[in-house]
Amino acid sequence: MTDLHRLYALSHSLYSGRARAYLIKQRIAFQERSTGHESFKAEVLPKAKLATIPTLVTPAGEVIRDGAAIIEHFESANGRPSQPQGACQQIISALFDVIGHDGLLRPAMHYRWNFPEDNLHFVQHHFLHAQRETPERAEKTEHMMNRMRHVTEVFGVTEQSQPLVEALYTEYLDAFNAHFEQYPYLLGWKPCVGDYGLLAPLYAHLGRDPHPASLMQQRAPRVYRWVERMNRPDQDVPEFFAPGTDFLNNDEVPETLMAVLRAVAEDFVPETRAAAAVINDWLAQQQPEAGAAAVGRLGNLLGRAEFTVRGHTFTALASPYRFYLLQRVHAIYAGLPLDEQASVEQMLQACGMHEMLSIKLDRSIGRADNLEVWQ
Ligand SMILES: N[C@@H](CCC(=O)N[C@@H](CS)C(=O)NCC(=O)O)C(=O)O
Repeated sequence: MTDLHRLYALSHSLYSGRARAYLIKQRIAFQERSTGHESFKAEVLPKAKLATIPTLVTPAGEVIRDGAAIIEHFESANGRPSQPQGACQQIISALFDVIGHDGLLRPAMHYRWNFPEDNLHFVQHHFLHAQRETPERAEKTEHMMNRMRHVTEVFGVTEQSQPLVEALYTEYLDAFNAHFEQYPYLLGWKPCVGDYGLLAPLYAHLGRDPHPASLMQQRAPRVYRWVERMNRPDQDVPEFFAPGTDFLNNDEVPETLMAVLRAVAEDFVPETRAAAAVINDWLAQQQPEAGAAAVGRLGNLLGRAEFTVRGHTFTALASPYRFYLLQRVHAIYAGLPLDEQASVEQMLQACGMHEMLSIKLDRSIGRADNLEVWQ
């Protein structure tokens, strides 16, 4: 038995970056292990249920699969250090967690897989070293890489959509850069749950693979600094000469962050609306039993959502997990007094995200035994 947590993760994995940053910032001692480690299949997977990372093993041997569950495990035990007090800020934090998990997958995949002249050597190195040294290593690496290339299309990146994916991403990047010029984190002077969520796409792919990292360094140095900052235990704000220590006062959501949300809303809102319709149709037809796994990721598609942005129609995987995280936004809203609900509505209206309060699946999703399940 050890007093270290063990984080099964990979440095090039999108969702690993979110849980890793949380452990670093909250100063939780951990050792990171690759999924290629023998113990992952033999000891962890039977309890994790799905072979996804990040997966955490606590010193007591508890296995927690899923980045949101890992963060919730520590947040609930430690007085919620990453949750702001104010209603608007709580909603924004939870909303950025959804955006981080599902809202920037197209640029993340596009900038990793569609610039092989800059990225291939680096990416291949990481995929190879995630595999143990067996005779099938090279073949398995190729298989995994081809699978992810295919996923890029599943998320809606095609030759026709690439220019729009790039235009939308550079607009978010500019808006984020302007925000981080004012503050080091989304809601002021320390990270909220939404910062960790957002780091997922902006670290391993967009902030670390050679092509997009260079784009970020040159076009949005403040965003690049935030990515670095999120991976350090200290506050890391030397460029701010009079830093605060907490979330912003008076439940303030800065105008610079509203501008980011307006940029994100352009594809995030129509995609969420379309995905809900697809999954609700599926639910009506399939009527899954309560307790059945609500898994709609890569291998197991429930359907594809079609939605139009600036005249281009995207076709993209409809994932129930987006709604699992969105339920948290709804739960926060439902628990607010009427006057605070009104403030939240006004704020979301002003940044084009108002519909996120009403887009819902017809069945809710819970978690049991490390799996998201239909309730
Ligand atoms: N909701 C999960 C998603 C985890 C996830 O999909 N991780 C990817 C790596 S970044 C993975 O393990 N994919 C393997 C698969 O889906 O089979 C989380 O937030 O932890």
